[in-house]
Amino acid sequence: MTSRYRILRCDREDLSLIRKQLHRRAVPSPELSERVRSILARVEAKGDTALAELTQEFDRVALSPADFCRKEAAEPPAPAVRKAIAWSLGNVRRFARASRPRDWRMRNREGAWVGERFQPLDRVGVYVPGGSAPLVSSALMTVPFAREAGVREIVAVSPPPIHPVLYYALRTAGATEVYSLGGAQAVAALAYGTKSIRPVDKIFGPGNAYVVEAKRQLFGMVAVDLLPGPSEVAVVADESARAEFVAADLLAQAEHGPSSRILLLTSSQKVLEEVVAQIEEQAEALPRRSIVEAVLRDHAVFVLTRNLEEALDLVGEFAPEHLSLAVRHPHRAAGQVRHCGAIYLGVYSPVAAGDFLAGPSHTLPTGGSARAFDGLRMEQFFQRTSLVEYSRSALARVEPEIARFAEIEGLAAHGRSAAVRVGPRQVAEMKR
Ligand code: HSO
Ligand code: ZN
Repeated sequence: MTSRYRILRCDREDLSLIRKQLHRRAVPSPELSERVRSILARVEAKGDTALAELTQEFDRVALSPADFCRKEAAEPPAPAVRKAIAWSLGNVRRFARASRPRDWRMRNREGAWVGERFQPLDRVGVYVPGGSAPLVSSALMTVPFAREAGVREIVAVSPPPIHPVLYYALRTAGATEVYSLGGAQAVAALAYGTKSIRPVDKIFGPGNAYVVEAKRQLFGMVAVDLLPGPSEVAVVADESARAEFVAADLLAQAEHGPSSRILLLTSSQKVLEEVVAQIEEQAEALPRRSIVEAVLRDHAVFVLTRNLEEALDLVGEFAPEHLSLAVRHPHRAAGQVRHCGAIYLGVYSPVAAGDFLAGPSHTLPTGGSARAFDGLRMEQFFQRTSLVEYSRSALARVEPEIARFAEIEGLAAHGRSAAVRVGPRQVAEMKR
């Protein structure tokens, strides 16, 4: 089969070379890092004045600091739009509640109680990307988690002008403050605080390369959720796959932007050919055809594997943001896959359902970071505290071991703090 696409064949090519080609790592360019550094420094030094200047510079919108904060009631959109938002919100809220971390405790070896307690964060910032077509679902895939976690102050920022439907979604989802601010400057404002916006404890949400780099640079000063990059999807298909559906899923993530990545792994030459044909056919009719074509040219990989196991093994190494399993036994296949952000099982699970409304957050690790990072989840809106509670008898049981560690580490006061409670003198007193 000749094709203008990048097709790798596991039966002909060196597998280690194929693995190498699938490997990718998101490294910010030094120029971008520098630009972001200077934006952060400007906001830190000049606060609201810098925010107004940068908003003019990047968003071409003249806003005075008094206009950053949007206080008016949200105009309700058309009933069908409201219904879609409410549907998504209902699913996400339920998922958030079900995945809420629970306090727990157990007895350790010497009978002391040990456990964990989760407290909602006090004040969080949520970045929502802007643009002509606002990613309304981005608001719905972050804010409700904060709300259900019990976070009291949920500060949303999005570049001006904030689309009315997005503003409605933010308010309905539970944002308590909304600011018309975007880019690295918005992230800086959330981290440092300015006169018009108080700093937050943690920053959530996806954004463009500037936003993500800003979060990276500010990590430590504030907490951040993760650093999501351009969307990507991998599909593993066996001979039972419907090429039309597979192609549709690949194109859906491709339309996000020219840096999106798509990957198909299949052991069936026939499916591969059919999917490629379907992609060509379906891409024709897409409004974002030029974006899709850029992705097909630069970031699309098709891998013909020798069997399904090989496909599942390779895809775990690629660690995609989304994995669609278009195979006869998706559950069995899912059990064989190592790392990825989200798995879509079976024929009737388009990735778009998860993008818009299924329940789990669509903010997911990209660029191979799914090997070690998680997507946005409920636990990230909590601060976890460990708990330790000894009784006198439990402490007495391990006092000699504590004394031993104190001796090894040369920290006599540590040892004394246990001995003073149950050490020989105390024990003698107890006996009296
Ligand atoms: N696929 C994106 C999320 C999204 N899709 C928002 C549509 N709207 C995450 O990779
Ligand atoms: Zn999407």
